Amino acid sequence: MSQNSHQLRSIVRAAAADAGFDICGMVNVRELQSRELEYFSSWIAGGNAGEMTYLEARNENGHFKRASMQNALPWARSVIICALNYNTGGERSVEVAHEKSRGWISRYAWGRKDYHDVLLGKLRQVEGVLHRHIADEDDRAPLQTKCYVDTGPFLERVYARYAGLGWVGKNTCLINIEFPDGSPGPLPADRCGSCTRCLDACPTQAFIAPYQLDARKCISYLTIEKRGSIPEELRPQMGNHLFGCDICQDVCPWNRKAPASTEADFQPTAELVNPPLEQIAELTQRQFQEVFRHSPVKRAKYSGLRRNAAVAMGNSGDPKFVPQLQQMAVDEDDYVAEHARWALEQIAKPALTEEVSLREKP
Ligand code: B12
Ligand code: SF4
Ligand code: SF4
Repeated sequence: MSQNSHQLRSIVRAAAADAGFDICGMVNVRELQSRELEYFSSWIAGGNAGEMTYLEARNENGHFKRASMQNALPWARSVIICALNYNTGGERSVEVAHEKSRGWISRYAWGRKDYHDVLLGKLRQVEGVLHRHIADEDDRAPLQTKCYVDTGPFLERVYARYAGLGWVGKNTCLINIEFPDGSPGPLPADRCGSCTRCLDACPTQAFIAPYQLDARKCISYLTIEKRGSIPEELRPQMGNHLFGCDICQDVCPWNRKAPASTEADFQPTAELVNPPLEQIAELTQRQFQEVFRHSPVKRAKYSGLRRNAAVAMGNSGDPKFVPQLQQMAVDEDDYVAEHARWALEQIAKPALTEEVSLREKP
């Protein structure tokens, strides 16, 4: 590594730390390893992306943008990956799953601000430092940069791994741990070993195999990305999930060791942690906009969140939701209405079974 590039790396790392990032890695643009390249194409071809058609975006030559940096950003030479811990302590989804009349909103959405905005602000800070440094040091070539928080045609976890920040676990998430010498080495080893906790705990059995997810079955997809009707066979397994799912991360022994973040914008808003289902179901459109204006929850949309609340109410089996569900069953939103009718059937089911068994008694 040249003196210059070494110095630049130190400047970027320091800028990332100043901006509040927990970890930062850098790597030159490279082609995907064949395992990842082949997997991506077959994953798309297998329909695993469901309605997330943006994952299939192609460039003007018809190539998947995500399959290569060359296809998406031909001018890019290096990638800087910055990451921020959003664990804030507090209960885990698997610990409160018995509270069926309350809904689960994923931990990453508990804060007062949308993580996209929080991270983008910090990335812009790092970008600013880089531009100032390059302008001072080198007036030959203008520096071109682009910041993405989820939003680019770019496999973030793959590059995070290439940048040495961690390994991709069997739950398909990038796992970062403290490295003994304080600096991540190249391509950290897979430390999942014989563990299969994430695969075993997934309520919808969304994993095709270790490291492979059928997104169409993932509760995160169903509650956030999927519009319209949720496949009926998956609804009973969605439990009390309103937005996202943390189960395959919550059961991970490595994840359990994560420290709590001190990031002010990520500190939990009490109303978003395990809220009563009736409160979510009765939100008006205006209240939804007010409560979730600065939250990633807005991605589920008003219709989607109430649809999810109806499913969770049905899964609770609790008759106290019947009056509210009866109202929702004639909602002007056809999808809310259809899921509410399904929920009413679920609540009626145990009662029917009980009735039958009572009648059968001599
Ligand atoms: C689409 C998407 C989803 C989809 C699909 C998820 C998926 N696993 O593909 C859905 C909606 C289901 C989803 C859910 C979640 N997501 Co999401 N999601 C994305 C997004 C926008 C694109 C991911 C993508 O391209 N998927 C396509 C598949 C093919 O790519 P991949 O999973 O990255 O897989 C590559 C490597 O893992 C690699 N690979 C590496 N090793 C190995 C080993 C083997 C044997 C094989 C076969 C492959 C393989 O192969 C693949 C490339 O071909 C990214 C942001 C981004 N731009 O990258 C966030 C992102 C991946 N999501 C994120 C998060 C936090 C989540 C949730 C935890 C949110 C929640 N609590 O509900 C869940 C976790 C569910 C899960 N187990 O993955 C984070 C992940 C952070 C991390 N530490 O990994 C990201 C990076 C967003 C961010 N910037 O914070 N997500
Ligand atoms: S996020 Fe939930 S539904 Fe999705 S793979 Fe993980 S455990 Fe399964
Ligand atoms: S629970 Fe964690 S350590 Fe275990 S297999 Fe899944 S990702 Fe790997």
